[in-house]
Amino acid sequence: MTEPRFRNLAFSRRPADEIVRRAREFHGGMATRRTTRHFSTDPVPREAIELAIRTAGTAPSGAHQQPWTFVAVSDPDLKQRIREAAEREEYENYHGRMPPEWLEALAPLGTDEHKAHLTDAPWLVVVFRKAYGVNEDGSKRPHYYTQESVGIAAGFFIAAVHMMGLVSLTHTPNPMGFLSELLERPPNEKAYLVLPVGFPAADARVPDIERLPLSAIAMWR
Ligand code: IYR
Repeated sequence: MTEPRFRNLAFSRRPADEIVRRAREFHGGMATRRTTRHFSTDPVPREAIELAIRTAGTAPSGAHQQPWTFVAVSDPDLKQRIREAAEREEYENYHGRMPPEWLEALAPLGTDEHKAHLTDAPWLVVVFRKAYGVNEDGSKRPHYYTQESVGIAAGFFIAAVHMMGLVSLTHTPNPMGFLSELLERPPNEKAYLVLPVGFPAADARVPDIERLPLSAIAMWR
């Protein structure tokens, strides 16, 4: 067994009023986050995407296995091929694979099989989940809580993108096997989410929906 190794936590304790002030500020920033399907084609510096990925990489993960790969796509031809394949899958989703209740649940969001954001956004960040690890000799090694770990990392990414002043869209063109092929990922990596990132279009719209209040999502005992 490997012995645990520790080092001191770098932490500066803040007074309670400062904690609440910072919490209010961060919430105020995050409360304006919206998912939009309408992206501008304006470019975004690669460094912004690098920093969002580095932020995602700070997420906690099962056994610290960091079971994620972020593929950042800016090449127009590749984005076009991803869009075509995603739209093929989504056509099937919206025309038979999704049961009526699902289509009804999506109706207020106005989604459909047309995915212009996949070519409009300057960046597509495709998140892959490493379902298992691969040893030097090619044998497999189990990974733990990969769904939770990658979900948390994706959340960090989305928060980072918002707080830097850009928008993202959580897109799930299931089944996503085509992404492994187009992006040449190995069999242990499963596509998890596609995140177009960029500026919103000048006339970007969002569904007219509200978030649940604290009283509906929190309980105190
Ligand atoms: N994957 C499809 C359908 C879809 C499903 C849910 I749940 C959404 O919240 C939104 C869309 C798509 O990306 O359009």
